[in-house]
Amino acid sequence: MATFPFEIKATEGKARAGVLKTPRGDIRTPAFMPVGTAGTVKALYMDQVKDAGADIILGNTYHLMLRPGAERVQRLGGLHAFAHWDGPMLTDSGGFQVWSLAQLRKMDPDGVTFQSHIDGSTHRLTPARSIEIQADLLGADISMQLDECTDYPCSHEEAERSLDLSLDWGQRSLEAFGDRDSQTLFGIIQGSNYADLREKSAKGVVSQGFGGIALGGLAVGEGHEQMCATIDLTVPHLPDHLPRYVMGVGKPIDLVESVARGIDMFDCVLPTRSGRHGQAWTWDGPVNVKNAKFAEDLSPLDEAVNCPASQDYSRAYYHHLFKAGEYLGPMLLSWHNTAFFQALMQEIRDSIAEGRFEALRSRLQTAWASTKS
Ligand code: PRF
Repeated sequence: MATFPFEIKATEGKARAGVLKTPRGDIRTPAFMPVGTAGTVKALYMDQVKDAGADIILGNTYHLMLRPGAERVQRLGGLHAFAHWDGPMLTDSGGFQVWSLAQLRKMDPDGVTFQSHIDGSTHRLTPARSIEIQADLLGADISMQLDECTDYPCSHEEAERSLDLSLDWGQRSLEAFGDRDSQTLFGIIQGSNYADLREKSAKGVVSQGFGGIALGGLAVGEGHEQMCATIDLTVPHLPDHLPRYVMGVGKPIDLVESVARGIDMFDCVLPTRSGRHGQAWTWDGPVNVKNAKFAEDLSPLDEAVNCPASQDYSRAYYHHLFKAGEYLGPMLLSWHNTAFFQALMQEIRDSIAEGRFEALRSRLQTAWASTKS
Protein backbone atom coordinates (compact mmCIF):
# COMPACT_ATOMS: atom_id res chain seq x y z
CA MET A 1 0.00 0.00 0.00
CA ALA A 2 1.24 3.41 -0.85
CA THR A 3 1.68 5.79 2.05
CA PHE A 4 1.44 9.21 0.48
CA PRO A 5 4.37 11.48 1.42
CA PHE A 6 3.30 13.88 4.16
CA GLU A 7 5.55 16.90 4.70
CA ILE A 8 4.97 18.99 7.79
CA LYS A 9 6.29 22.42 6.87
CA ALA A 10 5.47 24.42 10.00
CA THR A 11 4.16 23.86 13.50
CA GLU A 12 2.87 26.11 16.27
CA GLY A 13 2.13 24.31 19.51
CA LYS A 14 0.38 21.12 18.37
CA ALA A 15 -0.94 22.75 15.17
CA ARG A 16 0.70 21.56 11.96
CA ALA A 17 0.75 22.96 8.42
CA GLY A 18 1.96 20.73 5.62
CA VAL A 19 1.30 18.99 2.34
CA LEU A 20 -0.01 15.49 1.67
CA LYS A 21 1.29 14.49 -1.76
CA THR A 22 -0.94 12.27 -3.89
CA PRO A 23 -0.56 11.15 -7.51
CA ARG A 24 -3.58 13.32 -8.37
CA GLY A 25 -2.17 16.44 -6.70
CA ASP A 26 -1.08 18.02 -3.43
CA ILE A 27 -3.42 18.44 -0.48
CA ARG A 28 -2.49 21.46 1.62
CA THR A 29 -3.11 20.74 5.29
CA PRO A 30 -4.94 21.50 7.49
CA ALA A 31 -7.48 20.63 4.77
CA PHE A 32 -11.24 20.83 4.65
CA MET A 33 -12.86 18.37 2.22
CA PRO A 34 -16.19 19.44 0.73
CA VAL A 35 -18.62 16.53 0.81
CA GLY A 36 -19.70 15.15 -2.56
CA THR A 37 -21.98 12.46 -1.21
CA ALA A 38 -23.67 11.30 -4.40
CA GLY A 39 -20.97 12.34 -6.86
CA THR A 40 -21.84 16.01 -6.52
CA VAL A 41 -20.99 18.70 -3.98
CA LYS A 42 -24.61 19.71 -3.71
CA ALA A 43 -25.64 22.79 -5.75
CA LEU A 44 -22.06 23.47 -6.95
CA TYR A 45 -20.13 22.94 -10.16
CA MET A 46 -16.80 21.20 -9.62
CA ASP A 47 -15.08 24.29 -11.06
CA GLN A 48 -16.56 26.36 -8.24
CA VAL A 49 -15.35 23.82 -5.66
CA LYS A 50 -11.85 23.93 -7.13
CA ASP A 51 -11.78 27.72 -7.50
CA ALA A 52 -12.92 28.04 -3.88
CA GLY A 53 -9.60 26.41 -2.98
CA ALA A 54 -10.52 22.79 -2.24
CA ASP A 55 -7.70 20.36 -3.03
CA ILE A 56 -9.71 17.20 -2.27
CA ILE A 57 -13.36 16.21 -2.03
CA LEU A 58 -15.11 13.34 -0.29
CA GLY A 59 -17.42 10.72 -1.82
CA ASN A 60 -19.66 8.13 -0.16
CA THR A 61 -19.65 4.37 -0.62
CA TYR A 62 -23.12 4.05 0.90
CA HIS A 63 -24.92 6.44 -1.45
CA LEU A 64 -23.08 5.47 -4.62
CA MET A 65 -23.45 1.70 -4.09
CA LEU A 66 -27.21 2.21 -3.82
CA ARG A 67 -27.49 4.70 -6.68
CA PRO A 68 -26.25 4.52 -9.42
CA GLY A 69 -24.40 1.38 -8.20
CA ALA A 70 -20.64 0.99 -7.78
CA GLU A 71 -20.22 -1.37 -10.75
CA ARG A 72 -22.08 1.12 -12.92
CA VAL A 73 -19.79 3.97 -11.82
CA GLN A 74 -16.83 1.80 -12.78
CA ARG A 75 -18.31 1.06 -16.23
CA LEU A 76 -18.78 4.81 -16.67
CA GLY A 77 -15.08 5.43 -16.09
CA GLY A 78 -14.79 5.69 -12.31
CA LEU A 79 -15.95 8.43 -9.96
CA HIS A 80 -13.38 11.07 -10.95
CA ALA A 81 -14.39 10.99 -14.63
CA PHE A 82 -18.09 10.48 -13.88
CA ALA A 83 -18.27 13.48 -11.54
CA HIS A 84 -15.77 15.63 -13.46
CA TRP A 85 -13.30 16.02 -10.59
CA ASP A 86 -9.67 15.33 -11.46
CA GLY A 87 -8.13 16.10 -8.07
CA PRO A 88 -7.68 13.77 -5.11
CA MET A 89 -10.80 12.09 -3.75
CA LEU A 90 -11.36 10.37 -0.41
CA THR A 91 -14.30 8.03 0.05
CA ASP A 92 -15.96 7.06 3.31
CA SER A 93 -16.42 3.33 3.83
CA GLY A 94 -20.17 3.25 4.38
CA GLY A 95 -20.32 2.07 7.98
CA PHE A 96 -21.23 5.46 9.39
CA GLN A 97 -23.88 6.12 6.74
CA VAL A 98 -25.45 2.69 7.32
CA TRP A 99 -25.57 3.58 11.00
CA SER A 100 -27.15 6.99 10.42
CA LEU A 101 -29.32 6.48 7.29
CA ALA A 102 -30.27 2.86 6.62
CA GLN A 103 -33.75 1.75 7.65
CA LEU A 104 -32.88 -1.62 9.14
CA ARG A 105 -29.40 -2.82 9.86
CA LYS A 106 -28.01 -6.02 11.28
CA MET A 107 -24.38 -6.21 12.31
CA ASP A 108 -22.44 -9.45 12.49
CA PRO A 109 -18.73 -10.12 12.90
CA ASP A 110 -18.21 -10.18 9.13
CA GLY A 111 -20.13 -7.07 8.12
CA VAL A 112 -23.47 -5.33 8.06
CA THR A 113 -26.69 -6.10 6.18
CA PHE A 114 -29.05 -3.19 5.73
CA GLN A 115 -32.01 -1.85 3.83
CA SER A 116 -31.62 1.09 1.50
CA HIS A 117 -33.19 4.35 2.68
CA ILE A 118 -34.13 4.94 -0.98
CA ASP A 119 -36.19 1.86 -1.88
CA GLY A 120 -35.89 -0.60 1.00
CA SER A 121 -33.79 -3.07 -1.01
CA THR A 122 -31.34 -5.25 0.96
CA HIS A 123 -27.57 -4.75 0.69
CA ARG A 124 -24.45 -5.95 2.45
CA LEU A 125 -21.13 -4.33 3.28
CA THR A 126 -18.11 -6.22 4.50
CA PRO A 127 -14.61 -4.82 4.95
CA ALA A 128 -13.53 -6.43 1.66
CA ARG A 129 -16.61 -5.28 -0.27
CA SER A 130 -16.18 -1.72 1.00
CA ILE A 131 -12.57 -1.72 -0.22
CA GLU A 132 -13.62 -3.18 -3.57
CA ILE A 133 -16.22 -0.42 -3.98
CA GLN A 134 -13.94 2.41 -2.89
CA ALA A 135 -10.60 1.49 -4.41
CA ASP A 136 -11.50 -0.71 -7.41
CA LEU A 137 -14.90 0.51 -8.59
CA LEU A 138 -15.10 4.18 -7.57
CA GLY A 139 -11.32 4.64 -7.80
CA ALA A 140 -10.77 6.61 -4.59
CA ASP A 141 -7.28 7.97 -3.96
CA ILE A 142 -7.84 7.56 -0.22
CA SER A 143 -10.15 4.81 1.03
CA MET A 144 -11.39 4.45 4.60
CA GLN A 145 -11.59 1.16 6.50
CA LEU A 146 -15.08 -0.13 7.32
CA ASP A 147 -15.84 0.70 10.94
CA GLU A 148 -18.74 0.86 13.35
CA CYS A 149 -19.70 4.17 14.94
CA THR A 150 -21.47 3.89 18.30
CA ASP A 151 -24.38 5.94 19.56
CA TYR A 152 -23.67 8.75 22.01
CA PRO A 153 -23.81 8.25 24.91
CA CYS A 154 -22.59 4.68 24.88
CA SER A 155 -21.61 2.33 27.72
CA HIS A 156 -17.95 1.41 28.22
CA GLU A 157 -18.77 -2.21 27.50
CA GLU A 158 -20.56 -1.44 24.24
CA ALA A 159 -17.88 1.03 23.13
CA GLU A 160 -15.18 -1.60 23.71
CA ARG A 161 -17.06 -4.32 21.84
CA SER A 162 -17.54 -1.91 18.97
CA LEU A 163 -13.93 -0.71 18.78
CA ASP A 164 -12.71 -4.32 18.87
CA LEU A 165 -14.94 -5.02 15.89
CA SER A 166 -13.60 -1.94 14.10
CA LEU A 167 -10.01 -3.05 14.80
CA ASP A 168 -10.78 -6.44 13.29
CA TRP A 169 -12.45 -4.82 10.29
CA GLY A 170 -9.41 -2.56 9.92
CA GLN A 171 -7.19 -5.61 9.62
CA ARG A 172 -9.53 -7.19 7.08
CA SER A 173 -9.67 -3.90 5.17
CA LEU A 174 -5.87 -3.80 4.97
CA GLU A 175 -5.74 -7.39 3.74
CA ALA A 176 -8.37 -6.68 1.07
CA PHE A 177 -6.54 -3.51 0.03
CA GLY A 178 -3.24 -5.30 -0.49
CA ASP A 179 -0.35 -3.61 -2.30
CA ARG A 180 -1.25 -0.59 -4.39
CA ASP A 181 1.12 2.02 -5.82
CA SER A 182 -1.11 5.03 -6.18
CA GLN A 183 -3.89 4.58 -3.61
CA THR A 184 -3.85 4.57 0.16
CA LEU A 185 -6.05 3.44 3.04
CA PHE A 186 -6.76 5.20 6.35
CA GLY A 187 -7.70 3.46 9.61
CA ILE A 188 -10.36 4.77 12.01
CA ILE A 189 -10.11 5.12 15.79
CA GLN A 190 -13.30 4.62 17.81
CA GLY A 191 -13.90 4.29 21.57
CA SER A 192 -16.57 6.88 22.32
CA ASN A 193 -15.37 9.36 24.97
CA TYR A 194 -13.47 6.84 27.14
CA ALA A 195 -9.77 7.62 27.60
CA ASP A 196 -8.69 4.00 28.00
CA LEU A 197 -10.68 2.90 24.95
CA ARG A 198 -9.43 5.72 22.74
CA GLU A 199 -5.89 4.74 23.78
CA LYS A 200 -6.54 1.07 23.03
CA SER A 201 -8.11 1.89 19.67
CA ALA A 202 -5.38 4.39 18.73
CA LYS A 203 -2.55 2.00 19.59
CA GLY A 204 -4.25 -0.80 17.67
CA VAL A 205 -4.95 1.28 14.56
CA VAL A 206 -1.46 2.79 14.56
CA SER A 207 0.17 -0.64 14.80
CA GLN A 208 -1.84 -1.94 11.84
CA GLY A 209 0.11 0.23 9.39
CA PHE A 210 -2.37 2.51 7.61
CA GLY A 211 -1.45 5.48 5.41
CA GLY A 212 -3.36 7.87 7.67
CA ILE A 213 -5.34 7.87 10.89
CA ALA A 214 -8.92 9.05 11.34
CA LEU A 215 -10.75 9.83 14.56
CA GLY A 216 -14.29 8.49 14.18
CA GLY A 217 -17.22 8.61 16.56
CA LEU A 218 -16.95 12.39 17.09
CA ALA A 219 -19.54 15.08 16.37
CA VAL A 220 -22.27 12.59 17.22
CA GLY A 221 -23.97 14.70 19.90
CA GLU A 222 -21.24 14.94 22.53
CA GLY A 223 -20.77 18.69 22.10
CA HIS A 224 -17.78 20.91 21.40
CA GLU A 225 -16.01 20.61 24.78
CA GLN A 226 -16.31 16.82 24.92
CA MET A 227 -15.13 16.52 21.33
CA CYS A 228 -12.06 18.63 22.12
CA ALA A 229 -11.38 16.56 25.24
CA THR A 230 -11.57 13.31 23.24
CA ILE A 231 -9.17 14.66 20.60
CA ASP A 232 -6.84 15.75 23.42
CA LEU A 233 -6.68 12.27 24.87
CA THR A 234 -6.24 10.55 21.48
CA VAL A 235 -3.59 12.63 19.69
CA PRO A 236 -0.74 11.77 22.11
CA HIS A 237 -1.00 8.14 20.90
CA LEU A 238 -0.53 9.08 17.24
CA PRO A 239 2.75 9.27 15.33
CA ASP A 240 3.77 12.65 13.89
CA HIS A 241 4.41 11.40 10.37
CA LEU A 242 0.85 10.36 9.42
CA PRO A 243 -2.04 12.68 8.52
CA ARG A 244 -4.77 12.88 11.17
CA TYR A 245 -8.37 13.23 10.05
CA VAL A 246 -11.42 13.99 12.22
CA MET A 247 -14.46 12.66 10.37
CA GLY A 248 -17.63 14.69 9.97
CA VAL A 249 -16.32 17.86 11.65
CA GLY A 250 -17.42 20.58 11.73
CA LYS A 251 -18.35 24.13 12.54
CA PRO A 252 -15.63 26.75 11.98
CA ILE A 253 -14.85 26.90 15.72
CA ASP A 254 -14.52 23.07 15.76
CA LEU A 255 -12.00 23.26 12.90
CA VAL A 256 -9.86 25.88 14.64
CA GLU A 257 -9.91 24.04 17.98
CA SER A 258 -9.15 20.68 16.34
CA VAL A 259 -6.20 22.15 14.41
CA ALA A 260 -4.92 23.54 17.72
CA ARG A 261 -4.97 19.92 18.99
CA GLY A 262 -2.97 18.52 16.06
CA ILE A 263 -5.59 17.56 13.43
CA ASP A 264 -4.81 17.85 9.69
CA MET A 265 -7.98 16.93 7.78
CA PHE A 266 -11.74 17.45 8.03
CA ASP A 267 -14.95 16.87 6.11
CA CYS A 268 -18.45 18.10 6.79
CA VAL A 269 -21.72 18.73 4.96
CA LEU A 270 -22.16 21.97 6.93
CA PRO A 271 -21.15 24.54 4.25
CA THR A 272 -23.50 23.11 1.64
CA ARG A 273 -26.27 22.01 4.01
CA SER A 274 -26.31 25.42 5.72
CA GLY A 275 -26.19 26.96 2.28
CA ARG A 276 -29.39 25.21 1.28
CA HIS A 277 -31.12 26.41 4.44
CA GLY A 278 -30.23 30.09 4.36
CA GLN A 279 -27.36 30.08 6.85
CA ALA A 280 -24.18 31.89 5.82
CA TRP A 281 -20.87 31.37 7.65
CA THR A 282 -18.73 34.53 7.80
CA TRP A 283 -15.68 35.89 9.61
CA ASP A 284 -18.15 37.63 11.93
CA GLY A 285 -20.07 34.42 12.66
CA PRO A 286 -23.23 32.81 11.23
CA VAL A 287 -25.83 34.91 9.46
CA ASN A 288 -29.35 33.74 8.59
CA VAL A 289 -30.21 35.54 5.37
CA LYS A 290 -33.93 34.87 5.90
CA ASN A 291 -33.90 37.27 8.84
CA ALA A 292 -36.17 40.28 8.10
CA LYS A 293 -33.39 42.69 9.06
CA PHE A 294 -31.67 41.90 5.74
CA ALA A 295 -34.64 42.77 3.51
CA GLU A 296 -33.08 46.08 2.46
CA ASP A 297 -29.43 45.47 3.40
CA LEU A 298 -27.25 46.23 0.38
CA SER A 299 -24.00 45.05 1.99
CA PRO A 300 -22.34 41.88 0.64
CA LEU A 301 -22.31 38.63 2.62
CA ASP A 302 -18.62 38.87 3.47
CA GLU A 303 -16.35 41.16 1.50
CA ALA A 304 -13.26 39.48 2.98
CA VAL A 305 -14.00 36.19 1.20
CA ASN A 306 -12.61 36.18 -2.34
CA CYS A 307 -15.63 34.66 -4.09
CA PRO A 308 -18.28 36.25 -6.32
CA ALA A 309 -21.03 34.82 -4.11
CA SER A 310 -19.46 36.55 -1.09
CA GLN A 311 -18.71 39.91 -2.68
CA ASP A 312 -21.05 40.60 -5.58
CA TYR A 313 -24.55 39.93 -4.22
CA SER A 314 -26.30 41.89 -1.47
CA ARG A 315 -27.75 40.42 1.70
CA ALA A 316 -31.07 41.86 0.50
CA TYR A 317 -30.83 39.77 -2.68
CA TYR A 318 -30.01 36.60 -0.67
CA HIS A 319 -32.97 37.40 1.58
CA HIS A 320 -35.24 37.71 -1.45
CA LEU A 321 -33.97 34.51 -3.10
CA PHE A 322 -34.61 32.45 0.03
CA LYS A 323 -37.99 34.05 0.72
CA ALA A 324 -39.02 33.34 -2.88
CA GLY A 325 -37.67 29.78 -2.81
CA GLU A 326 -35.46 30.40 -5.84
CA TYR A 327 -32.85 27.78 -6.82
CA LEU A 328 -30.18 30.44 -7.02
CA GLY A 329 -30.37 31.03 -3.26
CA PRO A 330 -28.96 27.59 -2.26
CA MET A 331 -26.54 27.70 -5.21
CA LEU A 332 -25.02 31.06 -4.29
CA LEU A 333 -25.01 30.41 -0.55
CA SER A 334 -23.42 26.95 -0.88
CA TRP A 335 -20.76 28.60 -3.05
CA HIS A 336 -20.11 31.34 -0.50
CA ASN A 337 -19.98 28.88 2.42
CA THR A 338 -17.63 26.54 0.55
CA ALA A 339 -15.35 29.48 -0.28
CA PHE A 340 -15.52 30.71 3.32
CA PHE A 341 -14.49 27.32 4.75
CA GLN A 342 -11.58 27.17 2.29
CA ALA A 343 -10.60 30.76 3.15
CA LEU A 344 -10.61 29.78 6.83
CA MET A 345 -8.32 26.80 6.14
CA GLN A 346 -5.98 29.00 4.09
CA GLU A 347 -5.82 31.54 6.92
CA ILE A 348 -5.17 28.73 9.41
CA ARG A 349 -2.33 27.38 7.22
CA ASP A 350 -0.82 30.85 6.70
CA SER A 351 -1.07 31.68 10.39
CA ILE A 352 0.75 28.48 11.40
CA ALA A 353 3.48 29.19 8.83
CA GLU A 354 3.84 32.74 10.16
CA GLY A 355 3.67 31.88 13.86
CA ARG A 356 0.40 33.72 14.52
CA PHE A 357 -2.03 30.80 14.78
CA GLU A 358 -2.62 31.32 18.51
CA ALA A 359 -3.51 34.97 17.85
CA LEU A 360 -5.96 33.94 15.13
CA ARG A 361 -7.39 31.26 17.41
CA SER A 362 -8.12 33.66 20.27
CA ARG A 363 -9.65 36.22 17.91
CA LEU A 364 -11.97 33.55 16.44
CA GLN A 365 -12.81 32.11 19.86
CA THR A 366 -14.23 35.51 20.73
CA ALA A 367 -15.98 36.09 17.39
CA TRP A 368 -17.54 32.63 17.31
CA ALA A 369 -18.09 31.97 21.04
CA SER A 370 -21.85 31.62 20.58
CA THR A 371 -21.42 28.80 18.03
CA LYS A 372 -19.79 26.32 20.41
CA SER A 373 -22.96 24.65 21.60
N1 PRF B 1 -16.89 6.64 10.84
C1 PRF B 1 -16.92 6.77 9.47
N2 PRF B 1 -17.35 7.89 8.87
C2 PRF B 1 -17.75 8.91 9.63
C3 PRF B 1 -17.73 8.85 11.04
C4 PRF B 1 -17.27 7.66 11.68
O1 PRF B 1 -17.21 7.52 12.92
C5 PRF B 1 -18.21 10.09 11.49
C6 PRF B 1 -18.40 10.51 12.90
N3 PRF B 1 -18.68 11.86 13.01
C7 PRF B 1 -18.50 10.85 10.35
N4 PRF B 1 -18.22 10.12 9.25
N5 PRF B 1 -16.54 5.74 8.70
